[in-house]
Amino acid sequence: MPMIRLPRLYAVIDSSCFLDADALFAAAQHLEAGGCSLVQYRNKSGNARIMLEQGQELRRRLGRGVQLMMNDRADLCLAAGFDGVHVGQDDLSPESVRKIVGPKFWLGVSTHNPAQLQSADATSADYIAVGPVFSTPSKDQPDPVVGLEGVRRARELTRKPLVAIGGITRENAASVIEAGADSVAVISDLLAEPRKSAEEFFRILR
Ligand code: TZP
Ligand code: MG
Repeated sequence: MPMIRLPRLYAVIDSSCFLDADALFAAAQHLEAGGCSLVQYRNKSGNARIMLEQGQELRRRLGRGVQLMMNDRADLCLAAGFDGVHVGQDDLSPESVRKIVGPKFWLGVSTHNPAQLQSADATSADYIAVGPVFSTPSKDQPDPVVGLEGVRRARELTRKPLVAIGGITRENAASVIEAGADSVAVISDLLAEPRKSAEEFFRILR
């Protein structure tokens, strides 16, 4: 399969950051208006029914120009009409997800150290995420921060597109790209004003 091309900003919409579903959908639409073409839906509640309903609504509201990624769940990716799946170290393995979704869907894998990165590099994953780069309020029990040095190291270990995640803001994003990431995945720094913030990320990372 040819390599995918990632936009500089990978917006992650975490359901726990919103008061209700309408606020979540509105944020997604503001992100699209701000130029986001890659959006991940993350919902750690464990309620598959709600994930499916919200995923389907995101798919309905966002144009086909937005690539929608489902966090953790290959089944919900397919059921909601998403474009790809993002899995971590405790989810189905990349190859199991690939068996479920087939060759055309995007598949991303989270890694937190060089050994995990090398394993992910040997799979059919379309991109590899590395992090947390900086400390983050957005993940329960995060792995140790890898810093910019972790991003540089990751860059040396794979030719796959590299996404950096964890504590990335408009202030530090340029340094993360400079360290070798192709894209930055962001939750918190998009929340207050999604459209304006996304536009600023794209301006900074041009
Ligand atoms: N994985 C590693 S850090 C993180 C995830 C899901 C959270 C990133 O959120 P923020 O708010 O951009 O630091
Ligand atoms: Mg996961």
